[in-house]
Amino acid sequence: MSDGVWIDGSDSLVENSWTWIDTGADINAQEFTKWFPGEPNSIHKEGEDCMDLLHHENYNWNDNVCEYKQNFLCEKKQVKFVCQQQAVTLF
Ligand SMILES: [Ca+2]
Ligand SMILES: [Ca+2]
Repeated sequence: MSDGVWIDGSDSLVENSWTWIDTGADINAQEFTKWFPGEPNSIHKEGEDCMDLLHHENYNWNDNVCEYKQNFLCEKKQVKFVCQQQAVTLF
């Protein structure tokens, strides 16, 4: 197992057209991207169509071979807690 961590990006539908799988949003059209310099490079002959975080490169983005076994990161919706305050009478 590699030290990378899979996240939600992929260009498996159209090469070099990176989208978030969850929303279909165009990743490279966003203001924020975090590709490691030189990535995505599709350096492996079998192609690199899935996005991982490079642990050894400050968790910057990399394209990698989708079939590699790695840990993965899941997104969880934020839950908002509302606390009610109660008056406390001491005497
Ligand atoms: Ca690719
Ligand atoms: Ca790569």
